[in-house]
Amino acid sequence: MIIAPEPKPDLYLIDKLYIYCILNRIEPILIINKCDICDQAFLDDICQQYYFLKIFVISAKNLINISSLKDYIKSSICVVSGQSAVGKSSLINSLIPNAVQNVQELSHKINRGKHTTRVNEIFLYEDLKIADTPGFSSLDLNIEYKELYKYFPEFLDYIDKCKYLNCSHIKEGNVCGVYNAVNENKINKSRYDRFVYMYNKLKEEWEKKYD
Ligand SMILES: Nc1nc2c(ncn2[C@@H]2O[C@H](COP(=O)(O)OP(=O)(O)OP(=O)(O)O)[C@@H](O)[C@H]2O)c(=O)[nH]1
Ligand SMILES: [Mg+2]
Ligand SMILES: [Zn+2]
Repeated sequence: MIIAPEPKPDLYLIDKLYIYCILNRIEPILIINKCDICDQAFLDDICQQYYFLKIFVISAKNLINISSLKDYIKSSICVVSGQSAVGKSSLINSLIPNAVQNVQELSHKINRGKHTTRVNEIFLYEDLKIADTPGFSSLDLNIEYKELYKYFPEFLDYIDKCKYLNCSHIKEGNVCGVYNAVNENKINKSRYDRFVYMYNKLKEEWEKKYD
């Protein structure tokens, strides 16, 4: 999963991609690209929100930290995913000589309103197997809303403090361990807000299907 300071990260997409990985037994790793234009506050915030993930801070364009990433992913089959223009193709180019994936300026993309990469393509080089994908912005998850909290690993330390066994961690207020942990800054508030948003979305879909 790749993000960058530009385009503005869609962390809701990252949250969903993370769940998608867990559901499909894929090891998720987070790559923060364009570290040449990242400020420390941005990095600190992302690292705090995703402390439970393996994170690489790189620059595909300036070849910063590419070799440590390469070491980590060698011998596995990898797929890069993320919004358009975060630098997925640039990353492939930095890892694999002769890959020559098309890369395009963000401003051009906006003007044209389409993705530069149009196909999924896998590159094999030495012990690397890595697939480029077109950037995307939507992803549907097939999970029950009541199970959603299980995919927020930072909640798991607090759910035994919930008063009710069937706590939704949404509206129980101060008898919910998760809610209290958010108020005590032990759980990141942005992550919690996206949990609530995702929960309501899933619940709405579930009700449409089964009610
Ligand atoms: N400053 C900076 N810019 C970068 C870096 N990596 C990539 N870029 C720029 O980001 C823009 C988009 O890069 P791409 O590699 O085409 O992005 P993509 O994720 O493949 O985009 P799609 O194919 O549309 O999904 C290009 O202008 C790149 O030059 C980096 O490390 N630093
Ligand atoms: Mg691309
Ligand atoms: Zn709760």
